[in-house]
Amino acid sequence: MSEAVRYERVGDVAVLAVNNPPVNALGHAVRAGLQEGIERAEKEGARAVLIYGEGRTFPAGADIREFGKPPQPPHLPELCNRIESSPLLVVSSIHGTALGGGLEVALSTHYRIAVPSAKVGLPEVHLGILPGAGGTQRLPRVAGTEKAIEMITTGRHVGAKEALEAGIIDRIEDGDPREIGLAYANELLEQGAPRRPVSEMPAPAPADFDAIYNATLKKGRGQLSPAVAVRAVQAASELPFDEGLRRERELFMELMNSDQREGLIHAFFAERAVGKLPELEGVSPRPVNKLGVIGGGTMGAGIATAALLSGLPVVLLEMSDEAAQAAKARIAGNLQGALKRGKISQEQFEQLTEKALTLTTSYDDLADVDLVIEAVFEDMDVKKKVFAQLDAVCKPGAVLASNTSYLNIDEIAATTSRPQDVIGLHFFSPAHVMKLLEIVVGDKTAPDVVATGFALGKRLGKVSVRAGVCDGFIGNRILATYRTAADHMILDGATPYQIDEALEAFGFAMGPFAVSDLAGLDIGWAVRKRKRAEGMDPRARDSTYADKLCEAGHFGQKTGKGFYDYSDGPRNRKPNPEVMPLIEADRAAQGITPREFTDEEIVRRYMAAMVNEAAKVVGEGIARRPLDVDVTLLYGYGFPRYRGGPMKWADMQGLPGLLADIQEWAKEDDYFWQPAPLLEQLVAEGKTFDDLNKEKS
Ligand code: 3H9
Repeated sequence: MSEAVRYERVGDVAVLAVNNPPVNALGHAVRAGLQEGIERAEKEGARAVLIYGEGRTFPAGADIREFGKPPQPPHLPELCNRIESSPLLVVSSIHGTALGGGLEVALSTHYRIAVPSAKVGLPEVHLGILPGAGGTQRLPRVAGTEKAIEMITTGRHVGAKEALEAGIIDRIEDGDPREIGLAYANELLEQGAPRRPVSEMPAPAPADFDAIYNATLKKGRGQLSPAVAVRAVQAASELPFDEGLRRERELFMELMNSDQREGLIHAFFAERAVGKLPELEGVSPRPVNKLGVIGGGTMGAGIATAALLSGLPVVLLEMSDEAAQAAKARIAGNLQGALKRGKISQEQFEQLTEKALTLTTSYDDLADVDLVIEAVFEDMDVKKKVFAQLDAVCKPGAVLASNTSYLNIDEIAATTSRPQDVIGLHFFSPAHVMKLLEIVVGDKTAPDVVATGFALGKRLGKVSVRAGVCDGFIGNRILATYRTAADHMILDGATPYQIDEALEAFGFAMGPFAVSDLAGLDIGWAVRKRKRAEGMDPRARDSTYADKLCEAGHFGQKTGKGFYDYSDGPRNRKPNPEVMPLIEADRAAQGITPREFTDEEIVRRYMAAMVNEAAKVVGEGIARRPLDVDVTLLYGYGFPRYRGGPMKWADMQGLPGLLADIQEWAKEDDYFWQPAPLLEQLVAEGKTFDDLNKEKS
C-alpha cells in the first residue's frame, strides 16, 4: 500500500487517510493509493469507505507540480469515476480546504461531511485551467447551474455553512475528521442509506450560456479560463453525463496546453518563492507588538489602516493636532470601507479607531514601539531629520523603516547611530489595499531586520519582495523605463490613446497614460524637473508636452482633465482635445516627422523596454531573481497575471528575438536601447530567465 494513503479497517468501514504534506495534493502516489484502497476495501468485504486527509487539510487539489509533465495513471478523472462507481458506500470527511481535484474527489463520494471551518472550492480558473476531473459536471448537479457557474468562474472558497445550504455537503459537525467521518459512515450503514452517485442525478437547469460566456469573457480582461469553464458547465446541462465529461476533458486539455496556464502557474509558484531567501534561513524576526507610523497622509493612513486591521496597535505621529485629526479621519474612512464589506464589525471599528490607534505630535511617544515606518514628504533632508529624531527616542532594537519610493536607504541609515536597524518598507497606494510590499535592504541592514520586514508583510497580508538600493528599487525603476518608451513612441507618431488601448488589450488593467492621470500628472512633472535640474545625459530624449499640460492646470483625474477629459466621470474617459496639439507642437519643435505604429509594435517596444530594464535590475542584484520582478509587476503595476509577469512573458516570446529587436532599435537610439548584459549573456548561453530562477532558488 502506498505511503501517501494509509489503509485502515475499522469494523465495516475501510478508512483511507491521505498523507501527502503540506496540502495532501493528489499527486501520482495519492491517486494510486486511493485506487488501491478502494479495490482492497471491495475485495476485503468492507461495506463502506471513508476518505479524509491527515494533517491540515483534505486534498487541496491536483498536484500542480505535475502539470506539463507526462501524466501517469491512474488519472484523476478515472479515479473519480472509479470512486463513484464503487458498489460500497463511499463517504468523505472534509477539513481545511477541499479545493480543485480535492473537491472533485469529494463530489465523487456518495456522502460528504465537513467540520465548521472547512472550505470548498474549484479555483482552477486561477491557474488557467478548469476543473478537469468531473467538477464542471458534478458541481452543477448538486448545487445548480447558477451557483456552480459562480463558484467555478470566480474560484471562490466557500465556507461549510454556505456549502451545506448549496447542497455541496450533507452535514456539518465539529470534531476530528476521522472520527466524525467514521461515525457518519456507520450511521449511514445503520440507516441502510443508498449509494448516491452524483452522475446519476438529473442534469442541471439550462441557462443563457452564450450571454454568460460573453459576460465572463469581458470580465476576465483577456483571461480565457473562466469563460471556457462556462462552456463546460453548459455541457453538464445539455449533454448526458459521460458526454459532458468528454467535453470537459477537451476544454481542459485546450487550456492545459495554453500559454495562459503556464503564466498563471508560474505566478502561483513565484508568489510563494519570493519570501524564500537564503539570508533568512534560520533567522528569527524581531517581535513586533506595537507599530509607529510617521505622517498621516494617504500613505501613512493606509499603512496604519493595514496594521490596525492585522491587530497591531499603532502610534501615529503628525506635525500638529489638526493634521493628526485629519489622519484619524482618513484612517476611519478606510476602516469604514472594511466595515461596509463586512470585514470588521461596528464594535471592532470603534475599538480600532478609539483604542488601538494613538495619535501624537511628540516623538517621545514612539519610545516603546517595536517598528516605526516613516511616510513623510519624499525629500532626503526631511527624511534625515525624521531619522535623527527616531534615533534619539526609539528603544534599542526597534526597527526604523522608511516608506520612500526611490531615495537611498543607505544614506538615510548613515544619519543614525544604528544603520543595522534601518530598512525600506515601500508600500503601494492605497496601502491597506495594494498587496505589494518592497522590502529594501541596505548595505548594513541586519538579517533579522530583513526577517522582521517579511514577517510584518505576512501579518499585513502583503506579498513581499526583497529589493536592493537604487533609484526606484525594482518596480519604480522599471516603470520609469517603460514609461519613457511610451513617451518616445508619442514623439515618433503614436497617440496616448492608441498606446493605452493597445496595452489594455494586452491585459494591463490600465494603459500608462490613464495610470498617469490617476496618479496625478504633477508627480511625473516633479520627477522631470528634478532630473533636468540634476543634469540629464545629452543623449536622452526629452519631451515637454506633458509639462505644458501641467502648466495649463491639468493634473489628471483630480482636476477633471489630463490626457483624458473626465467630465462624464472617471469611468467614462474621453481624449482631452488639448493634448494632441501639444504633442504635435513638441514633434515639430524637435523636427520629428510622425510615423504610424501598429498595436503590435507598441506592445513589443513597451514590453522590451520593461524586460531589458528588469534584466539590468536582476543583473545588478537589485532583484534576486527574475521571478521577484514578475511578482513586483503583477502585484504593484497591474501586469496581467495570466501572462505570468514580464520575465515569464519574455521567456515565452523567446529571448533571442527580443534581444534582436533591442539591437535593431539601438540603431536609432543607442542610448535608450542599451541591451542588458544579463540578457546578452542568457542568449549567448541559450538560457531563459526561468533557468536563472531555478539556479537561484
Ligand atoms: C486541480 O485540482 C486540477 C483538477 O481539477 C483536474 C486535474 C485533472 N499542488 O499556499 P501555501 C504547495 S488544480 C502542489 O503557502 P497556505 C505550495 O506551493 C489545483 N503544491 O499555504 C507550498 O509549497 P512550498 C486546484 C501545492 O496555507 C505549500 O503547498 N487547487 C498545491 O497559505 C503550502 O502552500 C488549487 O488551486 C498544489 N495543488 O494555503 C489550490 N497547493 O511550501 C492551490 C499548494 O514548497 N493552493 N501547494 O512553497 C492554495 O490555494 C493554497 O496553497 C492553500 C493553502 C489554500 C491550499
